[in-house]
Amino acid sequence: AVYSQEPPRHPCLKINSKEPFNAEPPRSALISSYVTPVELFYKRNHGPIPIVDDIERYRVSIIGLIENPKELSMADIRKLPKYNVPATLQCAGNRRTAMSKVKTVKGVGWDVSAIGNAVWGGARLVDVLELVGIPKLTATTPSGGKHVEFTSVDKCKEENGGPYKASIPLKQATSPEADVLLAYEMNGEALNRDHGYPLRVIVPGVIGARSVKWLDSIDITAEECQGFFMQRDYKMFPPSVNWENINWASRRPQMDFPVQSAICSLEDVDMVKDGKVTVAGYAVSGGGRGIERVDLSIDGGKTWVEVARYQKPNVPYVADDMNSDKWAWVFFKAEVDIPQNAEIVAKAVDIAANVQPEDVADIWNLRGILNTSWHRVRVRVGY
Ligand code: MTE
Ligand code: MO
Repeated sequence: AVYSQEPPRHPCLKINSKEPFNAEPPRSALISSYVTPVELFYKRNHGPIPIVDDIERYRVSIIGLIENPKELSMADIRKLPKYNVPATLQCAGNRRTAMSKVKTVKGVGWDVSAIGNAVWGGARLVDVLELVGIPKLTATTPSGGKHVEFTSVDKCKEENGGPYKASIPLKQATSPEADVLLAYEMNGEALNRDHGYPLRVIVPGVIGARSVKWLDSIDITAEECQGFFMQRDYKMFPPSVNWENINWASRRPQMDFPVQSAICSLEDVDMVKDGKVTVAGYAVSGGGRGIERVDLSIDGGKTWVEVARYQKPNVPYVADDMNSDKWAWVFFKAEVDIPQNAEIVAKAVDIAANVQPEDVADIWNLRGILNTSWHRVRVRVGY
């Protein structure tokens, strides 16, 4: 059977689907470490985990609208300067379970932990593309509206047994500031099979779906990728769209993720002995927009206080000259005192002053993506 050679996984992961394997850590484990340990990092797959066993013969082919197509070995990729980029990866389906309570949605259910923060090590895509004669983006480079398509070696039923694929605009792929990586390390260790061994794409600030694992080829194309996960999935629709009136072509593939936060020190509903409660969690925004503020309410959103937040000042594996907080989440933490049963709410604001929407019903969509509504947990005092 195709699923007979899956890698071992940590027993604490909550399995949302076994085949393909989709799992997330418990809330408390997610915030136990600023850099998410590999074994606790959520795993999101659309097929069996492929096995790339002959690393000597492994090649990434670069094809398409270029003069000289090339095949790169891992040795070729390792010869390029190595970058370590701390970046939070988040699945567009994070917090889907809560959205499905408004009205049924299609997709794997997730609590608040389809997200993780890792230090990704590898070659920059800009440097790889230079090897095939594509220059880095400058003020005068014509971008020409082209795209860079990434194809995997895995097989998924949505592609009728074909590989997973996605694309990003050439402009982003050739921009040194975008920090797009071909990563072969995660938290200083070789990438493991679940997360894309031997090589995966990391597109910081963008929904996880574009960070293609188990990379097979890079195609320079005139058009955006026409694959299932670009054109028939991971698009944001308004609440009025249903499976009868959906027009996939009317929307663009989702790229940047919106501002998000979640309380992870409490389950919903949680019981506490007395009114002293630790409220801790994460906040992050897409597109390299940092977090400006996290607001906390203990009365269901009537009144708010700003809560202390932090980013570990010395993330391991990061060179001093790197902007360590651009793509990575912040943690927040507060000790609150609640007199009786309460609804505790968190909402974050990013540096562009984007705020999380109040009500999940207002952003309900049939695929259940991008649930970034205020995160609420109910607490019962005195049991
Ligand atoms: N790449 C391949 N080849 N196959 C996949 O199923 N899933 C995508 C993306 N890249 C996927 C993939 C999705 S939807 C997400 S959210 C991330 O990988 C998850 O990455 P992770 O499993 O390393 O957390
Ligand atoms: Mo995802």
